[in-house]
Amino acid sequence: MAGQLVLLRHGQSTWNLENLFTGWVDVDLTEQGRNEARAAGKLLREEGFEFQQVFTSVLKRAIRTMWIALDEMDRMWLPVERSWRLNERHYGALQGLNKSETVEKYGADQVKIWRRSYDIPPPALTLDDERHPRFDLRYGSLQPAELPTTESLKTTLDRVLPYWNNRLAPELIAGRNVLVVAHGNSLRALVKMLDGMSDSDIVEFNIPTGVPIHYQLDQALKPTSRRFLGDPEAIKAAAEAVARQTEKKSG
Ligand code: DG2
Repeated sequence: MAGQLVLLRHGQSTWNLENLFTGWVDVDLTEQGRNEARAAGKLLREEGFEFQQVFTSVLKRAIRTMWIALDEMDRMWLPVERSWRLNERHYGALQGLNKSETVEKYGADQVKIWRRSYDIPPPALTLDDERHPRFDLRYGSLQPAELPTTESLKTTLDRVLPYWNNRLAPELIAGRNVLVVAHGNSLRALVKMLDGMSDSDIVEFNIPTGVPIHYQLDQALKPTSRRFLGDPEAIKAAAEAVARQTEKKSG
């Protein structure tokens, strides 16, 4: 049988709290985000999960969530691999802008297209923009063509998929249990691929912070079940709150 797969979006970040488009900007967790990471680790421990391999991005909100969750599980010794391929989708020139102010400026329909359409990316960063990943040391070993200046969910999946095929799938096929701690959209890309979700169904699929998603997979890595761990009502409310982040500010 294939190994168990658990996907975990990092806990609330400071920019999630401020409702700013984040993408590849390396912001940390809030106190609530740390608590969410602890709660996720506690759930995984209480449910008896034992992982053999952990994967995460090169962004600290995911790395710290992983640290806290593994600490809570008393499994800090587990092997961990970090990859830029699990980074959040690059949000282009929207990075740093407030989500509801962007709606006020461009309208809800346009922002929903940028945020949730499958293949339409937000406006790109220019080459000289200081937010361009070429100025960031951690991407120094990447080819210029690999460095995104914006990404749609589709192009995010294009760079997540080789990592899935080369690093995650072999672990799972060998029967090892895998924990992936990543981001709202890099995980939505994986969910779309795993569940064979249509381009339109993925638009309405939102992942709350700090909630583990457990997949059981057959030997061909087709899901036989998917469930969110924790209180279903609270999880539904949290996913709806993610969708509402682009509502206009009241008052
Ligand atoms: C959020 C997702 O990424 O935002 O980049 O703003 O998961 O790293 O907090 P995360 C961002 P939405 O696509 O849900 O607006």
